[in-house]
Amino acid sequence: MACKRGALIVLEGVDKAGKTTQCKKLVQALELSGRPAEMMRFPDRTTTIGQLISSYLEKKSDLEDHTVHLLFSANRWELVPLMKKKLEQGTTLVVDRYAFSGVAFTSAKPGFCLDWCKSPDVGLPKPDLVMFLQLNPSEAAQRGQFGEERYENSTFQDRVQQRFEELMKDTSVNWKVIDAAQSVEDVHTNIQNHSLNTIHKAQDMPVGELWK
Ligand code: FDM
Ligand code: MG
Repeated sequence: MACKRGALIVLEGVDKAGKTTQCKKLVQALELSGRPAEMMRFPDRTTTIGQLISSYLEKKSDLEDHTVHLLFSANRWELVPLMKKKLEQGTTLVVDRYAFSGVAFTSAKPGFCLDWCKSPDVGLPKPDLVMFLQLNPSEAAQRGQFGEERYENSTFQDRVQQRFEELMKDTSVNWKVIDAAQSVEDVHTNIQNHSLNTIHKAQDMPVGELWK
């Protein structure tokens, strides 16, 4: 390898856990310490597929449940060439949601099993680290009301949380559970420590394939 590759770092968690805030702070901190880093988020609402997803989430359109699941997955796959390029160039990617949200949200719907939900994402670039921002529902509720988008209600979010717990039993994925009830700064320090450790370890290893 001409240069050391970047790490693929994912933040997951239920609504209001602080994923977006923490992704931004992590990218900033890495950049400040001279480590190239960029943030990505899924769904990426800027692509053609992303616009279909966005309109579905905003309840401006309805899509059949399997169909929308596959669109979320396609939205990841369409960005894989770019992700691989960035990683090879030595840029660490900090990603706000990934295939784990995909599986947790769809499998929280009636009639969907974990295995079916995972299959379209099998073989995606495997994150070197997945941090799950853990926040119990009552603490999440104190952080304010849900918005108007699809899935933003506590019954559904409870089911999503259960599905994440199922996914976290998979030891082939490098999960770290982060207590998101701490202060923003304490959560950040925690996340930064795990990330630096991961960036160091990942640089000499090829990017893996998820769920393979
Ligand atoms: N979501 C997100 C899914 O249902 N499947 C996916 O694959 C992904 C990445 O979309 F409710 C859901 C999770 C959340 C919504 O919200 C996206 P944000 O606020 O843009 O992260
Ligand atoms: Mg949201």
